[in-house]
Parts: sequence; structure tokens; C-alpha cells
Amino acid sequence: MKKKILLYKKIPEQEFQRLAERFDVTYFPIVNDSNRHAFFTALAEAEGIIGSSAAMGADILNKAVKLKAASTISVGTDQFDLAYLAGRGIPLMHTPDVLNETTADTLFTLIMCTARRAIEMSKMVTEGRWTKSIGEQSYGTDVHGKTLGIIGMGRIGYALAKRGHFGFNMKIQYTNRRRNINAEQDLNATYLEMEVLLKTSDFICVMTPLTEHTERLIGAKEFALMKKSAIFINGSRGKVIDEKALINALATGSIRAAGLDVFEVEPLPIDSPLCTLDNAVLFPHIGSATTETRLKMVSCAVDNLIRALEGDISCHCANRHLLDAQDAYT
Ligand code: 8YV
Repeated sequence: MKKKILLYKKIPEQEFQRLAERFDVTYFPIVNDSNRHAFFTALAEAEGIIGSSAAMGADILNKAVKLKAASTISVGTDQFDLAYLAGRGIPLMHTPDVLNETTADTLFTLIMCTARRAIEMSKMVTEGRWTKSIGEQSYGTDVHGKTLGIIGMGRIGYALAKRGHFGFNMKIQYTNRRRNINAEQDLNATYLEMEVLLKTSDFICVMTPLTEHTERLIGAKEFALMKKSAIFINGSRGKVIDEKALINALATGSIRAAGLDVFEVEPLPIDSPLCTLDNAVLFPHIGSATTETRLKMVSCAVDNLIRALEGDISCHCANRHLLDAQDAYT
């Protein structure tokens, strides 16, 4: 008999078929009030689950009484309670690497859009405000040759640093839980304490995962340390920063601009003060959102679930350290 799995995200047909060949799939492209009861019934029966950003705390996962493996179509795993899963011996599989380059492209787009005021300038054209000369007050600032400070020099941080170093002759500096020797050797990156990085970078990009250690890592104190000309980029998770403190820094001109792909609450409420600030460039969480990369992520997540349900978690297991620590996985 095929194992039952629950799929709670719309995925391409060919990947759906790969799951359906092996498993008895219950499919919820969207979970809403009208199908919530059916969703929980399927969750109670599922040995495997696969989806992406929906919150999966212990309050939900404790209903998945037969669960053996979970697979998320994302690199970030903050929507899951990793420790709870590990306590039950359940691996959580995720999709690192395949999205590094695309996400770094998105981050660099935010850097360019904020520095060159691309959205504002485009609006100037489409709203009929382009007179003969744009005027000095509309000039942007250079990106090439500047200092790029990266908070969280992991796989995506490295891909971003590569673009800055090779493409734009930027000086790369970073802070991270541990030294990234590859970044230092390949990209001449300098490891700095956070405070020094904040004070000396022209562009500050946050790319750290959201964990209990990184929640609200950047707040009023940190924004106050940045240069008045600094441009702040967040491509990690909204909760890594204090959004109110950022709004204040942007509104008072204590930093120059911000480019954000992630927010405390998503979708960003339209009445957020961020929506009224010309010096904020806002993307709807599109870090990895290209057709090619999203397909690779789904494919990776499907492979991960198949392997994990066969007992192989050697690759892409996000809570492996927790499972190993208590030797809970059998
Ligand atoms: C998307 C992401 O949020 O991988 C991540 O952690 O932030 C993004 O790629 C996610 O994959 C949504 O489906």
C-alpha cells in the first residue's frame, strides 16, 4: 500500500506526478476556511508532508500523529518548529543551494534600485513629471567601488558578495556566526564585528536565517550606527529587523534608503508607513521567484521527501543537528 502524504502547495504537474507515482497524495493547493477540516483530517493520516510557507508550529504538527518526514519548498525553515519535530524523531528537509544565485540576483536588484532610485525615476516618467532635466535632487549614488557589508555570509551571502566583488569592484565585509574562509580567500572579504560593519558599510545587506538568536537583530541602536548615506537591504526574514525602527530611520533621514524583499507581516499591509516612503523599495518576497528556480526547488523538495521516507536524510536535512543531538531518528 502506498504511503499517504499531504501536499499543501500548488506545484507543477510533472512534479505532482512524481509524487503520485509513489504516494497516495492528498492535495490542498490552498488551505482556507472551507477546507480546513479536511486538511486536518488528511494531516492526521499523513506520513509525509510537503509545502512551503504556511506556519507549521507544534500546535499544528501535533495533529500529524503518523508523520515520519516533512519537506519544505524553501531554504528558510522558520515556519516550522524544528525542535518539536526533532523531539518526535521527524526530519525536516529543505532546499538550499538551488536558489542561491537567483536570490542573490534579487538582492542585487534591490541594491541597484535603491542606489539609482529606479522606481522613483520610472514613476517620474510615467507620471509626466520628467521635465528637461531631472535636477540634482533626483541623482542617485554609485554602487561600483563602494563597501558592501553582509550580515550572514552563508550560501546566498556568498553569491551576493561574488556579484559585488567581481561585477562592481566592491569592497566586501561581513559578519557571521563563523568565519567564511572561502569568502575571505575568493572575494577578499573581511570579517568584522557587527558594530564596525554597521559603521563602515555603504550597503548593508541582511541574509541571516530567522532563529531565536537573530530575531530583531537589527533595531534602533543598529540603524543609529549606520552612515547617513547607508542603504539597507533585507532579503532574509522581516522579523530579523525591527520594522518600526527602520521606518523611523528612513523617515528621519538617518539612513539613505532601504530595499526590502521581506516584512514582519506578509503580505505587507497597504497602510504600512513603508508604502508612503520614496526611499523604500519594496518587493513582494520574490527572492527565489523565477520559473527556473522555483521548479528546481519543488524538484529538490520532492526528491527530499522521497529519500526521507526511505530513511535517507543524509542530504538537505534542516534539523539534523537536533536529531543527532538526541539520537531520536531511527
Ligand atoms: C519563498 C524563501 O519564501 O526559500 C525561502 O526560504 O524565502 C522563498 O524562496 C518560499 O520558497 C515560498 O514558497
